[in-house]
Amino acid sequence: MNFHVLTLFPDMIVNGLNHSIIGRAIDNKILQINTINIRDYADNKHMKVDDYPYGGGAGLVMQARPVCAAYDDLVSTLQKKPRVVYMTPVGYTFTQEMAQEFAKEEELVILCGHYEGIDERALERIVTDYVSIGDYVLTGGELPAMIMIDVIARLLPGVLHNGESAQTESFENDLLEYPQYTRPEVFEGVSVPKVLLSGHHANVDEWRLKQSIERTKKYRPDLYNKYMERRG
Ligand code: 6GU
Repeated sequence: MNFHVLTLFPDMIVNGLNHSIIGRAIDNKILQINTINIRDYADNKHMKVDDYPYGGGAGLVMQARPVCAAYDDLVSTLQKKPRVVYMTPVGYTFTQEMAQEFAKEEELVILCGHYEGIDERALERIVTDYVSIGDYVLTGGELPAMIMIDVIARLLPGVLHNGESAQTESFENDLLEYPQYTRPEVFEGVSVPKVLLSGHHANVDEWRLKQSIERTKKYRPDLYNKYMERRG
């Protein structure tokens, strides 16, 4: 899968995703992260791509022209019109389900705004999906883009290796993960729960499910209610 990120800060994206599991997947050519610097499409010698908002107000707005020029240049290299996701608090909240949909695309364009956002006319022309990562304020769309890429990438075949695939079900069954332990058996006087050392798989499963349900009830009553409804 190819991610094409339109941004003013390409280094942030490249450096942020070039590690651990996603870095390995890039090395293995399972996915590719292509960044396009919107500033390269500025048409003035100061390479300025933003200006004051019409109607007044704080901050600067990214201009439509360089954003559209960067997009047009990218699309001219692709076979068909791609989905274009704009990272914005004014969007549908990103979910695991959305990630599964995006993971079906061969090419995915992600547009990152900065400052007070992007001229609406550019968005109307190129954006197919408006996606927020949650109810808080960020300075730009780069971190959200990285989060979205990470979530989508780990769904692609071959990205997770055997030992890493276990967590896949979290959120798919509306329950949060159970607690994990590794060696030593006693750390600062605190023992690993006995059941995990018993070798009795049915009891281990039962304990883990109970832990998952308790944690979901405590931290995510919304998910807990969904889980209880589904179980009937
Ligand atoms: Cl996706 N982008 C920006 N810039 N701010 C956000 C966001 C996205 N989601 C929450 N806040």
